[in-house]
Amino acid sequence: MFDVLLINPVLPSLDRELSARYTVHRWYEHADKAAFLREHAERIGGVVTGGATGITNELIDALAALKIVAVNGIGTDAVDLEHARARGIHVSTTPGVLTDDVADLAIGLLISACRGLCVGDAYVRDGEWGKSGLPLARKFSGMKVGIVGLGRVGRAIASRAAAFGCPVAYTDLREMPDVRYRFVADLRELARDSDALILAASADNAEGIVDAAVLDALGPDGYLINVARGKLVNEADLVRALEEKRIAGAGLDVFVDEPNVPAELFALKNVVLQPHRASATVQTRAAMGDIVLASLASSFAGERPETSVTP
Ligand code: 8YV
Repeated sequence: MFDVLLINPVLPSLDRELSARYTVHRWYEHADKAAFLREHAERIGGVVTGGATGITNELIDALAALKIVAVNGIGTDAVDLEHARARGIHVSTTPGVLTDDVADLAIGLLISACRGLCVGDAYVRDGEWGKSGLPLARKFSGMKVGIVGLGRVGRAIASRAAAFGCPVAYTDLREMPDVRYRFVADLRELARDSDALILAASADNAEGIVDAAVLDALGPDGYLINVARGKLVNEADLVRALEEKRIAGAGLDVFVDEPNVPAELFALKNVVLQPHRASATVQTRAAMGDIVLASLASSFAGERPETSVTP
């Protein structure tokens, strides 16, 4: 039987279930990684990692018995899929089960940013109610919403936005014939046509696509929401655009260098921040854990995991 290496901590129930089935090692607990590898590398057949964390090629190469990298998420931008394939290693993800949560948070962040929920909350807690005024917020229902990436999550965001009476347009690598939303090939044009731009795209080969030009196209009344990957955005451009009020506000669940968030954002009232929590509900993390367990089991049994993305 193979050992399993956890790159990040996982839900306690998943950790317990993994530990009941396998010898589990926790990468994040070992200060001396080289010594750990010398002692345990050859028995490790499975790695469990987060979507944003992934795994380095160096670590893949240090694990000679590795059969599977089970990503506890849907993003594979932090795993070199070609390198894994060349080694005959499966990379699996947890598609489908986190779609609702991520879409819910995208809409939550947008409502929160344009209705000023955090500002209103602080106003009440700080005892300002009755003493000072609070500016009116921006109406959410009916906003023109532009979605970047119309995969499972993008589509779930679109149907939610449509239910709020928001005209929805999207951009992607190509037009999707099975949806009724308006396709706009050019991201800058989509930003210009939108009151809110919501990022739901995979970050593979899409680093920095939201830059100063896109933010300026979104304009001083526009909001940016990101529930995908921080690196889709040129973060320095975003900070500057927010500081200079060249866009109206933002709702951000993801950042370029997590858990480090640009300190300039902390002072900005027009930004709502979350610590990469879009899929972090008890229900969804449990469902993701079940898929991770199934992927490891299939792979150790010599079968292709159902959610393998390895070509
Ligand atoms: C997860 C993610 O929270 O799916 C992804 O790619 O980034 C997140 O939904 C993350 O993978 C936690 O493990």
